[in-house]
Parts: sequence; C-alpha cells; structure tokens
Amino acid sequence: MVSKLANFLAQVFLLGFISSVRGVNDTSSSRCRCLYPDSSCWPSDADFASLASQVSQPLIYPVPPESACYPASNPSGNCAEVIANIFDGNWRSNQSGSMQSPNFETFIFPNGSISACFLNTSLGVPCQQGNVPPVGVDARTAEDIQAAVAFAEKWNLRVVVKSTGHDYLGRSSGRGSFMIWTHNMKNISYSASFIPEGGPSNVTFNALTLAAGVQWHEAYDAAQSNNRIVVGGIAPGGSVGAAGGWIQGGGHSILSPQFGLGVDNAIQFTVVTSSGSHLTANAYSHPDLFWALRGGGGGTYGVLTSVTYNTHPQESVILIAVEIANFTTPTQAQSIVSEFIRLSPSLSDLGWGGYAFISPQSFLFAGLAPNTSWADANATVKPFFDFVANATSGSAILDTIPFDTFYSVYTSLLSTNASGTDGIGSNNELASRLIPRDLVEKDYDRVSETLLSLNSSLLYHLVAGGAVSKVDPDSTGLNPAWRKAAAHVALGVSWPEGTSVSDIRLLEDIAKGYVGILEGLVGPDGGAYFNEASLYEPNFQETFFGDHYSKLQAIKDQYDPAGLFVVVEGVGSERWDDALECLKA
Ligand SMILES: Cc1cc2nc3c(=O)[nH]c(=O)nc-3n(C[C@H](O)[C@H](O)[C@H](O)COP(=O)(O)OP(=O)(O)OC[C@H]3O[C@@H](n4cnc5c(N)ncnc54)[C@H](O)[C@@H]3O)c2cc1C
Ligand SMILES: *[C@@H]1O[C@H](CO)[C@@H](O)[C@H](O)[C@H]1NC(C)=O
Ligand SMILES: *[C@@H]1O[C@H](CO)[C@@H](O)[C@H](O)[C@H]1NC(C)=O
Ligand SMILES: *[C@@H]1O[C@H](CO)[C@@H](O)[C@H](O)[C@H]1NC(C)=O
Ligand SMILES: *[C@@H]1O[C@H](CO)[C@@H](O)[C@H](O)[C@H]1NC(C)=O
Ligand SMILES: *[C@@H]1O[C@H](CO)[C@@H](O)[C@H](O)[C@H]1NC(C)=O
Ligand SMILES: *[C@@H]1O[C@H](CO)[C@@H](O)[C@H](O)[C@H]1NC(C)=O
Ligand SMILES: *[C@@H]1O[C@H](CO)[C@@H](O)[C@H](O)[C@H]1NC(C)=O
Ligand SMILES: *[C@@H]1O[C@H](CO)[C@@H](O)[C@H](O)[C@H]1NC(C)=O
Ligand SMILES: *[C@@H]1O[C@H](CO)[C@@H](O)[C@H](O)[C@H]1NC(C)=O
Ligand SMILES: *[C@@H]1O[C@H](CO)[C@@H](O)[C@H](O)[C@H]1NC(C)=O
Ligand SMILES: *[C@@H]1O[C@H](CO)[C@@H](O)[C@H](O)[C@H]1NC(C)=O
Ligand SMILES: CC(=O)N[C@H]1CO[C@H](CO)[C@@H](O)[C@@H]1O
Repeated sequence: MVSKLANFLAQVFLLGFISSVRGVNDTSSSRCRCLYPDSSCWPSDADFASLASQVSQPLIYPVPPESACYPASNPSGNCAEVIANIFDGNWRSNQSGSMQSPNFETFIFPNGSISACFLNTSLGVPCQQGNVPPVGVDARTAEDIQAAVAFAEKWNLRVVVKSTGHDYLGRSSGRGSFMIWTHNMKNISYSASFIPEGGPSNVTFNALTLAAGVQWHEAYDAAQSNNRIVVGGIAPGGSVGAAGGWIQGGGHSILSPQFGLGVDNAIQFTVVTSSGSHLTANAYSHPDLFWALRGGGGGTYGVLTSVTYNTHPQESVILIAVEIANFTTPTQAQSIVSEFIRLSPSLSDLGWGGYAFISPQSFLFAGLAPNTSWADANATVKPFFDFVANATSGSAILDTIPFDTFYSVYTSLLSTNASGTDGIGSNNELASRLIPRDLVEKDYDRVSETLLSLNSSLLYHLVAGGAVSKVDPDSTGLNPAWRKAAAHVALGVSWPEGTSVSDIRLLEDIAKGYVGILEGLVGPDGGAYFNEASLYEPNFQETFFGDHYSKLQAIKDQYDPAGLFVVVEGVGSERWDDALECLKA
C-alpha cells in the first residue's frame, strides 16, 4: 500500500509535479560526484533499468513523506496518515525518504533559499525534494548491495547508506545522491554456541546476529525470546537501528555501565566494501576492519550486512526515579545538580546507568540498578534521596521500583512513544561533550555550574564509566575519550518548520556557542560522541576520534581506496568540499 503510494509519488515527481530543484552544476569531472537526475553525467533510464534487473526489488524513488499532503487542495497521498504518524519513529524509518529530524530532509542553498517539503501546507511553500536522494536500491541481500555499490562506482554517484534515518548529522541523507537502503534486511538469528568465523571451536558465544535493517525493538524481542539481554539503544518505539550507525559510532545504552558500549559487545560484522567484496570482520578475519567498524563511524567503511552481538544472562533490575518539577532558587538547582554529578561515577562503578534531564528549572533522573537487590539499591540511593528530600522540603518524587527483567522496564517505560521533542519529527541540531571522570572528581561544582549556565534543557547520559572504562581504549577504533568519561552530555536547538533561514542560522550560532562553552569546560581531552554531536566541530578528527584518527584513516584507505563512502565529519571527509560533492584541489 505504502509502496504503491511511493511509486505513484515518484511518478508525479518525475513529471515535475513536485517542483524539482535543479542541480547547480553538471559535475562529471572525476574530482566531483555525478549528482542530480538532470545532470548530463547521470545514468540513463536504460542504465537504471539494467541495475533494476540485477537487484531483488524494484528501484526506490524516495520522497519526503510530507509530500503526500501536496498539493494542499488535493493531496496526492494519505495526508491524514502522515499527520497521525509524524512523531512515530518506526513509521518514519519505514519510509525511505524520511529522516527522523526533518531538517535533514531539507536543503538550504548558499543563497539562503530553502528546498523542503513542510507538513504544514498553510505555510504556502511548494513541496520540494530537498536533501532526499532521488533514487536508490531497497537492499534485501548482500548481492543487492554489491550491485548497488558497483553501479554507484561506475557512474561516480554520491552514495548515501541509510538504515533508519535517525542520524543527528544528516549522514543518511544527501541531495542528488544514490541511496542504499538497508531497512528491509530484517533477518535475526540466535545461537547459544556461536563461533566467530575463523575462530577456535572451543571459544563460543551466546550470540544474536542481526541483519542490517533490524531495529532495537526487534532485537530486544529476539533477545527476550531467548531469555537473554542484548546491549542496545533506547528510543521511543525502539526505532534506532541495531546494525547501522548506532554500532559503528559506539552505541551507548542504559546497560553500558554494566556491560560496556555496543562496540564492546559486537563480535562479528559482515560488510560489503567498495571493491564489492562481502567480508567477515572479527577478531580473526580482517581484524583491522573489525577494529575500525567499532567506532570509526557509519557510512565510512562499507555497507554492513549484519552485526553479531554477544548477549548476557537475564537479570532483574531496579528502576530509580527522581523528579524535581520546579527548582525554587538557582542555589537549590546548583546544589542538587552538583550533588548528582558528584555521585554519578560511583553509580556507574556499580553498573548503574540512566538519563538525567537537567535544566535550571527542573531535574529528572531515570536510572537502572542492575544485578542488585531492592534493599541494596535503596541503601545506595538513600544518601542522595535524603539530600534531595531535605533540599526540596519533601516536594521531590524519589522512588525505586523493581522489575523482573530489563525487557519489562524497557517495554513499560523506556520505549514509550515520542511527542516531537526528542529528535523524532522535530527539527534539531545538537551540541555535546563527553565529561571526563577526572574533571567530575576534581570539580563537580564547576561542571554543574557550567551545565546550568547553558540555560537550556540538557541530557546527562550516565552511559559511561563502569564497564565502559574497563575496556582497553585501543582495543577498538572508538574515540578513546569514552574510556575516561563519566558521562555524555548533549543538548540542542530546535525550531518549527517555516522558520526563516536567518533565524535557523541564529539558532545554529547558539548551538555553536554551547559547543564552545562545553569545550571550555572539558578541554581537548573531553572529546565528543560522533552519533550525537554538532555539525560544526572545528576539529572533528580530534574531537570525535582522538588519537585513533590516523589509524582509522589508514584502514579506510585500505578498504575504501575509491573513497566511495563519505559522510559529514566522517573519517576522510576533510578531503571533500563542505557539500561532499567534489574532492578538494
Ligand atoms: C530518538 C533517538 C534516540 C537515540 N538513542 C540513542 C541511544 O540510546 N544510544 C546511542 O548511542 N545513540 C542514540 N541515538 C543516536 C544514534 O546512535 C544515531 O542517530 C545513529 O546514527 C543511528 O543509526 P541508524 O543506523 O539508526 O541511523 P541512519 O540515520 O540510518 O544511519 C546513521 C549513519 O550510519 C550509516 N549506516 C546506516 N546503516 C548502515 C549500514 N548498513 N552500513 C554502513 N553504514 C550504515 C549511515 O550512512 C549514517 O552515516 C538516538 C537517536 C535518536 C534520533
Ligand atoms: C512499511 O512499509 C511497507 C510498504 O512500504 C508496508 O507494507 C509495511 O506494512 C510497513 N510496515 C510498517 C511496520 O509500518
Ligand atoms: C560550478 O563549478 C565550477 C567549477 O568547479 C565553479 O567555479 C562554479 O562556482 C560552480 N557553480 C556553482 C553554481 O556552484
Ligand atoms: C537560490 O539558488 C537556487 C539554486 O541555484 C535557485 O533555484 C533559487 O532560485 C535561488 N533563490 C534566490 C532567491 O535567488
Ligand atoms: C501552519 O502555518 C500557519 C501559517 O504560518 C500557521 O498559522 C499555523 O499555526 C501553522 N500550523 C501549525 C499546526 O503549526
Ligand atoms: C535468514 O536466516 C535464515 C536462518 O535463520 C536463513 O535460512 C536465510 O537464508 C536468511 N536470509 C537472508 C536473506 O539472509
Ligand atoms: C581452546 O583450545 C586451545 C587449544 O586447542 C587452548 O590453547 C585454549 O586454551 C582453549 N581455550 C579455551 C577458552 O578453552
Ligand atoms: C552481579 O553481581 C555479582 C556480585 O554481587 C558479581 O559477582 C557478578 O559479576 C555480577 N554480574 C554482572 C553480570 O554484573
Ligand atoms: C538541609 O537543607 C538545608 C537547606 O535547605 C541545609 O542548610 C542543611 O544543611 C541540609 N541538611 C542536610 C542534612 O543535608
Ligand atoms: C525501597 O524503597 C521504596 C521507596 O523508594 C520502598 O517502597 C520499598 O519498600 C523499599 N524496598 C526495600 C526492599 O527496602
Ligand atoms: C507507539 O505507537 C505505535 C504506533 O502508533 C503503537 O503501535 C505502539 O503501541 C506505541 N507504543 C507505546 C509504547 O505506546
Ligand atoms: C534562561 O532561559 C529562560 C527561558 O527558558 C529565559 O526566560 C531567561 O531569561 C534566560 N536566562 C538567562 C540568564 O539567559
Ligand atoms: C508550583 C509550581 O511552580 N508548579 C509548576 C511546576 O512545573 C510544572 C511544569 O514543569 C508546572 O506545570 C507547575 O505549575
């Protein structure tokens, strides 16, 4: 049904009903990608037909999902369905042309005009293709991906690899590009005696193998049905991809202080590289690529076809909930937030993880205490609960609730649906930093003061420390700053559609200001988490990859000598212009 709609929209798009924005340059020189369907270098219909004959599904013609609402007088698709699902991460990720943050569906030209397709038709802006790639492959198998990679290489197209479109840097969209869409690769298998390819037969894992399109809610269901736990991302509806950008960027979880990051739990990848090879990367086979795929970033080394994760035995957990709805004074805010930050490393040392929403107005913490009794969890939080109760004269919510399994707390509380405030269906840009544990231990008051001075609502992710700190920083490609961090702090700016480009630029300046203030707090050793970060990092190589950058770059050159896989602020991207269209001279 929806695919018929997409085909229909693709046809009207080709007929020019959705006013297409023309390419500014027919860039067929080898230094530049061939972009946009109207360029003379673009493959012909016959060339595309030949590609279509090699892949298992019809080619896709992604469109912004909001295009169903146009023309406003007589919508071409089911606009009511779009409106009803606009904040649903799983619905959005099921549309090849949708990004979770619709600002990445839009494109702003250097002259300040905007190409977008707004849900609000009353804004009177014509629906345009924006940043959404016009054509691509709906990959179901490694062979589909191999055909797509060969085609992109032959025609010098700019490749966009997309799984769910959750990316906060827009790395899974790209104007005039060619999409390899992995969303429909949904295979899942579990083995209690998994042997990594090439590994000794006496070293086995209880492992879950997820094809590239599997999302966390599906992975959690599969782990639960095998009575196991898998370390994964947390999002409304569980819609983040389990085998795409999340894992390659690091992958944090509320369970990370107990079991490590995603990259610490991945034991094998399968990947199609730009040469068209379908490789297995693990500790025994292509160990250099295995190292780089664990932290070197999505869309950079090739197209993953699967990830195999180690799993853990089922356990009960205690949910810790703290809410101060209204701080009465700035002094009260400073004292409570400072006390929380002071205690946070001792909590992650116990394997506790969680998310604290901090602003000058309020404080909310949802944490998980795994592998402990209710009484022991109560004893651990008692000093903090007493501190807060006293400081707020008893008005705070302070509670602990036991759950039989991680899965039960996940389904009842952690996966609840979004309302447009957390990157699903709302325009967002982020700023973030990893907060070094050293700094927290030495100067928690200053950390608290600086975070509150941002005068915004931020998320203090207690997803580092504990097991994350125990991993040898050089055993994976991940930014070594993660291993010294107490927490990952992220905040952002957001705006309604229709906001003028000049106002968006002002908000971006505010976000750049946040980065500057956070960098001033943590210094160059802090670094940042590539997957939840700013588009305007002045020194992204150091900030996102630390001293692993040159090795990551060398491994990229070995496995992607053609430079087919390039994403904004990714390894090797500095060789390209800002639009990632032409190699720099
Ligand atoms: C609501 C929300 C909640 C989040 N929660 C968490 C969280 O709990 N923990 C956390 O660590 N992060 C979280 N994130 C951030 C998340 O890690 C990033 O958005 C990440 O990029 C998502 O990866 P994806 O594959 O789902 O998204 P996509 O946007 O599809 O892809 C992201 C990047 O990976 C690449 N990629 C995708 N698939 C493949 C593939 N098969 N092969 C090669 N490259 C590929 C893309 O090219 C792109 O560069 C969250 C984001 C959102 C919006
Ligand atoms: C995803 O979209 C396809 C068609 O494009 C449709 O058949 C399927 O039901 C959708 N799945 C979900 C979960 O919405
Ligand atoms: C087109 O490309 C040429 C050569 O690279 C460049 O000088 C020119 O500015 C480009 N035009 C536009 C509109 O980008
Ligand atoms: C801005 O540039 C785009 C692309 O070249 C063009 O289509 C548009 O008309 C320009 N807008 C203005 C206001 O000049
Ligand atoms: C849509 O835009 C119109 C015109 O700017 C505005 O009046 C209206 O409030 C907007 N609707 C929504 C739902 O934002
Ligand atoms: C999916 O997994 C099953 C076994 O679990 C296997 O038989 C099948 O070939 C797999 N499909 C793909 C497309 O990999
Ligand atoms: C696996 O077997 C090898 C010898 O074949 C032995 O050296 C090694 O210690 C064994 N490892 C485990 C975990 O049993
Ligand atoms: C659970 O706690 C016990 C001690 O209380 C410890 O020995 C064990 O390693 C812990 N398990 C995990 C998975 O953290
Ligand atoms: C209780 O809070 C008051 C200020 O509200 C403070 O002066 C006092 O030291 C606190 N007592 C304890 C035990 O924390
Ligand atoms: C733990 O504390 C909660 C209140 O937060 C209380 O209701 C519960 O009885 C306590 N449980 C135990 C085992 O002490
Ligand atoms: C989230 O929304 C989807 C679709 O609207 C629905 O199927 C699902 O049950 C909702 N989940 C929760 C936890 O409310
Ligand atoms: C902080 O933000 C609030 C709005 O959330 C605003 O009213 C206030 O003026 C700001 N304070 C400072 C010091 O910027
Ligand atoms: C007493 C008071 O100020 N209550 C406010 C606390 O904050 C919530 C929203 O976070 C408001 O709705 C209350 O009015």
